[in-house]
Amino acid sequence: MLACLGRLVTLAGILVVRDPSFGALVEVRPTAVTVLYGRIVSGDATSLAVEDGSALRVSRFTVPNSLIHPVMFRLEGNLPSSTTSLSFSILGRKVTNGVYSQSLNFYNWTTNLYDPYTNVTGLLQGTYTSMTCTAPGDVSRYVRNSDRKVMALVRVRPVGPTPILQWETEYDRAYFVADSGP
Ligand SMILES: [Ca+2]
Repeated sequence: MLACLGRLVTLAGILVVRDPSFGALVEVRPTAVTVLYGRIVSGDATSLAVEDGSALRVSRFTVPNSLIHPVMFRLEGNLPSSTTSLSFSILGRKVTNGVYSQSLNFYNWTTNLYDPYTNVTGLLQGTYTSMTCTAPGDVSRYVRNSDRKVMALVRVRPVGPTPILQWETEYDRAYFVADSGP
């Protein structure tokens, strides 16, 4: 039996209630990767579409001082509609030995900065582990008006001395999560 009354849907005995003020959640794949510091060893934005072992691998680059992360890249996507929530998740790991700190940030189109208020930081593991950055407050700041573009910045730096000069990290999947609209 399929009955639909407004936002209340009964399908094969499963009740789905949608609050009209929130759309269903959708996953948006990155369409572009831009490396700001570092070098792509293998893979590209399409490697991030699904968790399948096909990965984007990035090597560190020489940077002018220790405040700059030797691996820094941004991922871009375009949302299908306006949204009241926004998060970004990436499944990554360190490839080489050492201790590495990874940070995620959303780009704020109002301030034209990668917003420190969206920052999340943690240590990269040797096995694939997911890290999620959630946009706070009014998320429209993180969505470009003209084309609903969103951008997330991924930064990695070593914690203390690293045993390998050309250290690498890699990423199997990345995605934005937003509302599908009212
Ligand atoms: Ca993949």
